[in-house]
Amino acid sequence: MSVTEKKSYCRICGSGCGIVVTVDDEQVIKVRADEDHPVSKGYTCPKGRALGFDHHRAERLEVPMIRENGMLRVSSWDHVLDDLAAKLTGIIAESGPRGVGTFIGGGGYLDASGFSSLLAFLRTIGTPSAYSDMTIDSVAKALAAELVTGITGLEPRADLRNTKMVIFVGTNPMISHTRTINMHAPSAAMRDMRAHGAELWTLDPRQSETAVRSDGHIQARPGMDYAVMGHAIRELLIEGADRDYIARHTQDVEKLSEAVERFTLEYTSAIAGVEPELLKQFVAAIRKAGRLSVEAGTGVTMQRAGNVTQWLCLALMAVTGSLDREGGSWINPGRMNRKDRQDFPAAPPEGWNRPGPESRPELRGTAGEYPCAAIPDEIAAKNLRALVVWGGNLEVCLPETGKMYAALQGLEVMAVFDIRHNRTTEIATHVLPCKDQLERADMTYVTDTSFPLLVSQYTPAVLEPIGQRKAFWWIVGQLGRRMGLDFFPGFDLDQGTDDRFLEYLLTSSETDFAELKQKRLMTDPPVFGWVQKFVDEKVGGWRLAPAPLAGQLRDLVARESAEEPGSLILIPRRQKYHENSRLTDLRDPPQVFMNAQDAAAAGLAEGAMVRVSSASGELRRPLKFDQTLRPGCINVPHGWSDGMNVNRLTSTTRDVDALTGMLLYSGLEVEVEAA
Ligand SMILES: Nc1nc2c(c(=O)[nH]1)N[C@H]1C(S)=C(S)[C@@H](COP(=O)(O)OP(=O)(O)OC[C@H]3O[C@@H](n4cnc5c(=O)[nH]c(N)nc54)[C@H](O)[C@@H]3O)O[C@H]1N2
Ligand SMILES: Nc1nc2c(c(=O)[nH]1)N[C@H]1C(S)=C(S)[C@@H](COP(=O)(O)OP(=O)(O)OC[C@H]3O[C@@H](n4cnc5c(=O)[nH]c(N)nc54)[C@H](O)[C@@H]3O)O[C@H]1N2
Ligand code: SF4
Ligand SMILES: [Mo]
Repeated sequence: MSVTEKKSYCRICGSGCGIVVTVDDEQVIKVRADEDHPVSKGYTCPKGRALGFDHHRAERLEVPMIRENGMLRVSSWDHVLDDLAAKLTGIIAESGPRGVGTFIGGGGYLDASGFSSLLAFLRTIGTPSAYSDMTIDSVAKALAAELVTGITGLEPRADLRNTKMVIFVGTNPMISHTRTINMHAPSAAMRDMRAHGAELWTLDPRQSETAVRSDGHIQARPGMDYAVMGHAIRELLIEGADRDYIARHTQDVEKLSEAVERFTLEYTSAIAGVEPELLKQFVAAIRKAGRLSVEAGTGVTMQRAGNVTQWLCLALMAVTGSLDREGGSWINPGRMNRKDRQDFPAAPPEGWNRPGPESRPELRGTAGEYPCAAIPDEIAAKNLRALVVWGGNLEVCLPETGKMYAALQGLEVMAVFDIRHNRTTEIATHVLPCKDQLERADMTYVTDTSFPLLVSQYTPAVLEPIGQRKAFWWIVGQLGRRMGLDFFPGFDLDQGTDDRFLEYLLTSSETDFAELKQKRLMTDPPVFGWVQKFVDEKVGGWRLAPAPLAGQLRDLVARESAEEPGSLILIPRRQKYHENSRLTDLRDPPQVFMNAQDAAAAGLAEGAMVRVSSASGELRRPLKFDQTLRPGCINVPHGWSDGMNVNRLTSTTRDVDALTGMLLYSGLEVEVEAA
């Protein structure tokens, strides 16, 4: 027995909570919170504590695999990489770089060598066929920021220490911890904010765990947040906005005023389904706070009005003088690649012109990516012949499972980097087993921008890799060598180690790798004003009424109605014990959540097996009553595979957003009946 305790940080989500891993040789006995961690201060959620279970699970990938004669079989790294390199090279020669596409999901994004090796691969190959979680999760944020601030994907986050008000819109940090701000120990964070006088409000059709800890909860109809925000802006422009700030730092306030003019108290109350008195209290709270932060999550970005709502969230912060200012919100420039010290151009008022993929001319690209909605059409058109997947579970996360899963099987090459078998690796042509997070040295290379302060964090590996698992840098580097391409110029692949690769990534960073390695965690206080300066100098002030978004608002207005919709509305929700499709065998079983009143109307009993159907498909799960849901809304949490997969209900063509190609994952009309 050689039981030891080793410190690391969790990379299941971007919060990076400090953990202590108790190991007996290579067996994980326990994972607990690190009391001494300066940022997470002794907090983890149950997913972090399940890392040992995840590491030892039976479906883990240990050896490379290749599909030959229709069968996936175990092979050697040399054979798998030789074959993959030859096929990718052949496809590029025949179809050009676009024939080879990439997808990056949570498993690649949260690994410094995963994310950086993807960037190197894309840069070197020069393919436009780049896909990621962004266009199934939050692309509205990237677009709205581009149009309002000139910087794509900029995400303001609450100045937690000084804020007077935070409005959570379609986000439940009590469970999710991160999408908007990283809230470590979220209940303590909310308590602290209230203790220093901040008022917290939540807009959510569900009485979420965050809503019950807030001072105010607006349980509007799903998808109607834009009207509530529009109403608040309208009232503030009448009284309470920071007029001096607006004059000095913004443009188009008249156009904004015109756009929100229709959202009077009576009208907003009727179309959003909210009591007028509550809307009055909301506006009064904003006036009293003066400065505030709006934290919008996937409940916003997955809905039809996602872009418009994101815009109005930014506009509310702008007219209260809260953007990039103390007491309002700040924008983390990253600690390793300080964006505030770089020079880059501002996007033009109509946004960057990024054409979408050829098979879907109606769609646009955003932030250098094509929308996931286009994947099946791109495969059918033979524009996309190979897809290399950096830690994503495509079967579960992508829309319209039936059509998507069949399309993926039509690829000539689907190479998947992962740590476990699932229905995605099952249809892969090349399976590339990666080191999991306990087996690799790592650092917060891109994930540092979601921290509530400037943070760089490093961890050594805790365990030896199981089987033949390898680091991303090694696999991608070896692949490049076989393709005659150098993905990491100046890096000695033969002498490479995880640490040397991390050091290589920091070559031109202000963060010194040796110092980071020794200290493990380095922090600096938030910086304010750098985006304001950029916007003042390069944009001419925050753009309060971007024309493409004002156009989308007009389209939404044409659909407005005070009538309740005839069918049930599916809205998303994260569950406590699993992260997307990871750890799904723990304590949250796959169920359909429905208000008892709706269930009674449909003649359904709790526990009954129900069929949920949409225009795209159907699934079956047991029914669970949930009185936190606004009547008329149901939850079918995502992350579950096969017959339980909620993406059997979503669509790659219906209600796809014209500006971003985002799918409708919230606000889908569904029917529920006994199965
Ligand atoms: N209908 C509907 N669909 C949704 C959503 C929804 O709310 N509703 N949510 C969407 C959102 S927000 C997102 S972000 C996507 C998430 O979709 P994914 O990014 O696919 O998310 P995960 O399930 O976390 O899967 C990541 C994959 O990475 C693997 N992995 C884990 N750790 C590692 C590692 O260290 N290395 C490697 N190489 N692989 C690893 C896991 O085994 C898993 O197969 O799904 C989207 N899909
Ligand atoms: N435990 C756990 N944590 C996770 C994940 C996980 O799967 N499990 N996934 C991670 C990922 S990939 C992401 S992107 C983040 C997401 O983090 P969040 O965006 O915070 O996601 P949710 O916790 O689902 O909260 C979304 C909320 O939006 C509400 N909502 C739905 N539709 C609407 C609407 O039309 N209007 C409004 N106002 N609200 C609406 C839902 O009721 C729900 O409470 O979480 C991350 N953290
Ligand atoms: S909140 Fe949970 S999943 Fe996220 S880093 Fe912390 S322990 Fe890991
Ligand atoms: Mo996500």
